[in-house]
Amino acid sequence: MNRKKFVTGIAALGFVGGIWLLPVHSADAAVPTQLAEEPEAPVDGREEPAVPEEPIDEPEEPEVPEEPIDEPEEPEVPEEPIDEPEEPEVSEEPIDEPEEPEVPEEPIDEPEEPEVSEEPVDEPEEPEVPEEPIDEPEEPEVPEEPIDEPEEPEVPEEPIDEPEEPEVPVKGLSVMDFGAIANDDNDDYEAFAAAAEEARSKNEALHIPEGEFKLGKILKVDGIRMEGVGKDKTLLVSTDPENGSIDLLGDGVQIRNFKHAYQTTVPRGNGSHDKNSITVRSATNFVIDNIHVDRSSTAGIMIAYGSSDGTISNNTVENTGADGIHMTTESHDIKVVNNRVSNVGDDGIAVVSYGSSKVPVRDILIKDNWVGNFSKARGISVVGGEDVRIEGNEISDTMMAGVYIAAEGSYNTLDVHRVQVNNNTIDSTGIKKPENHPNVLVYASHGVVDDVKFYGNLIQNGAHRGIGVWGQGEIGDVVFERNTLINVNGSATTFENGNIKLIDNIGF
Ligand SMILES: [Ca+2]
Repeated sequence: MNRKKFVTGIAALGFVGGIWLLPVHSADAAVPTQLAEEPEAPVDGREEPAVPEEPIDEPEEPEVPEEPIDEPEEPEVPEEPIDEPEEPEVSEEPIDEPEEPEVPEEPIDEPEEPEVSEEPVDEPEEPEVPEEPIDEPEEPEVPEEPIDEPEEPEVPEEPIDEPEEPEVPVKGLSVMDFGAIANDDNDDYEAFAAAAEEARSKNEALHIPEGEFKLGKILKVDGIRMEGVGKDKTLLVSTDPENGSIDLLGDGVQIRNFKHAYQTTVPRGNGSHDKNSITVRSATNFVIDNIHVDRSSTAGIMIAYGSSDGTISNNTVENTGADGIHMTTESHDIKVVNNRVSNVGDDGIAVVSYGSSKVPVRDILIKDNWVGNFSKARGISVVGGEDVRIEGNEISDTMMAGVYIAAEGSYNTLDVHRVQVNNNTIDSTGIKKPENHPNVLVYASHGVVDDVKFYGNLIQNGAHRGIGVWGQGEIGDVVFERNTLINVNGSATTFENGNIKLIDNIGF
């Protein structure tokens, strides 16, 4: 199975992408059977782990020279060998020594971080507190500090959830007026399609009452608001496992308050968007709110083809064949808030940018989501992307890393810049062997991963280790500040690459 997935994954890269086939970024496919102790290679490799063991110790250094020389492609081969060899060394050695030397370099990076670290940076000033007791007049400063801290919550962006407001009663059309019949087990596609078209032409909303409706084809929802009466009341069932996506198009398209499920599913295969549950295709100002996605052959909610300015909120996504919520192909300015994603076939929530894109997926907020329940791969991942903030999420029980930030050579992904991971709880992830992912992993097997900051997270109970930063790609600044790490299995931290900066963490 690994070989099959690997082959289709490669085949889907770039050239096949233009035909509704999306590059299959399958993390689970990486599930090599061969066991390597704590091989990191599996990170993005699928069958690769097998190759590695020969070149065990030597590979690493030779690669160093190669990196500057090569560009993305070759690095992949060497990567594998690297991973396994690294662990034998328990990487922990490098951890202690290399880290400090790097510390001095931190000052160099400061200029770049002003964004994220600004707030935290100010806190170090607290040491001044002790002085206060001495000086009387200075006391007033004390109150000021508390004032600054509240800023940390950086949650001011809560307004993000506001998109729900539009729930103002909307007049509109009903699918029932176009021939749809609930609970009769007969197909309602034609009625839905006609109703959607009419709603679009009249610029009205489209309502779906309580009950179960069958859809035999891909339903295109273009520029309208389509809504049911509740995700536990209105059910749309796609009967063709190969063609059942609800496609969102146009400007201002919204879907709300219903459940979408497939009657049956088929193997994930090439990852066709036609068998996603919901696919956003170049839409703008879109909303996916209070939808229950249950059972799909590929992704649950796929955001692609430059879709922008969207909100994905209050949804439940489960039992999918691929990622739960996936953002790719140059999509940007998207908020993924307060969703529950569980038992999905790959990553829970993923930002993925392939080399075939001109620009990366960017300006993404992933906030207050619950992700886990034995999802097959990573909890929340950024594999090529810029300006991504992962905040206030609860991630647990994922087969691979709970939070994964990477540039992967095997999938030729773009670089990663400016990712903030703030105030999340990451618990009991990295379950799968032999990958043995840490709870949190920053990885570059090619390209660049730079300006990543973890602030205020609770990282605990990793199945095999706590935090890892490695890979032979270029890893720049990675800051860990005020995080609490409670690690009981394997290495607490494994820092083998990058300019690691540690500030006021607990358990590191
Ligand atoms: Ca019907």
